[in-house]
Amino acid sequence: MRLEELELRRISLPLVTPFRTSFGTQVERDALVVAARTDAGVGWGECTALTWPGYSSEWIDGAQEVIRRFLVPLLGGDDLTADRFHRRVAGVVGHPMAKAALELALLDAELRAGGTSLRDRLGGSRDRVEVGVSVGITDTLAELVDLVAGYVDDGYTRVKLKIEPGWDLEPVRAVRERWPELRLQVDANTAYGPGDLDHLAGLDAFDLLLIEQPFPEDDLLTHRALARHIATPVCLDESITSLAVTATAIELGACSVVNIKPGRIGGYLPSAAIHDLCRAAGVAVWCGGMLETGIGRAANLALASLPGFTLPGDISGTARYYHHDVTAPFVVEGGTLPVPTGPGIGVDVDAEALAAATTSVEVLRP
Ligand code: SMG
Ligand code: MG
Repeated sequence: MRLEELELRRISLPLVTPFRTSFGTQVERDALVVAARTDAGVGWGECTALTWPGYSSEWIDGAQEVIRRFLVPLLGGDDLTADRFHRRVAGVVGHPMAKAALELALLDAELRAGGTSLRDRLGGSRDRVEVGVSVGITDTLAELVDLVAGYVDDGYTRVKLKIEPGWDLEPVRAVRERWPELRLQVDANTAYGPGDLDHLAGLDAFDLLLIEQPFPEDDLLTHRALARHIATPVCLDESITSLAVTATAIELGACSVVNIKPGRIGGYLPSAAIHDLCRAAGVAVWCGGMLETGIGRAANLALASLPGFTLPGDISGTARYYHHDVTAPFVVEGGTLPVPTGPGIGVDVDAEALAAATTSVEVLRP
């Protein structure tokens, strides 16, 4: 396959509900949508970086610059494939979200040309997957309970609450008291430290599925200390940046659950490899989310259909995120979403919606 042009399109989609985490608040998604125009046809991808480096070290303007200056120049020639892409860009250290966006666009182009779905390419088999919803920090407990009530009415059976120091035991208690049976988990996005083990043990009272990434990305030992200290399973998100780190975390006992996010890992093919490693080790995985548009969520659904994804993903229905997405909406039924099975990512991009949301377009050639 030959990459002829790469279109980098920035779009702005207002969020239906502002999303507050321990590292900041988002009211809109400033997304980077990538179209790879190849001799085999067009493929679509999306960069999951946020507008500021608060989740991880990447941010969207930086990712676009890395794509422009360092990645696209490596993609010339007739023999490009999604597999070879990873070898071509191996000399660029880090920047997994920039790389994952291009990998997805190349995968989509090559799979569409071959008539194969991303689901089948990755080794998935399910037609529907269980999904959950991630609920941000609110000003009051009453607001939180109202927000969760709306999602429960929408059919979600798994809810994740964002926590931070000062917003943890009480919000979890309020939601647990109202919904004793709801599958509930929490995500701290690195907001705690080694002095918080006893405090976090207070979460054991609420029968949580897991606690996600309470400590900084590089602090596997404190995650291990917590895993030994509490009954609630410890899950890593930000820490899981590669296959090697995943193996280290499992070997150390730093987690018993892994959140797989293709953007954070550098693509869907390396994500499938982490899935295989975790499955062989008996470690449950689930698919994380980065407020993706329908492009990224279609691909995440394909990934989440692999057999080791035994916990519901942060892949909610379109109505939880956007009034007008750039693909046809995904609608949650019975707490599940359908896995696209058409060629490539299996969804079409709505050119009109894309144009309406566009804030800039840049076209690059290798
Ligand atoms: O896409 O539904 C979604 C958001 C899921 O909570 C979510 N993602 O740390 O897991 C996480 C956060 C990171 C993104 S916050 C903007
Ligand atoms: Mg997380």
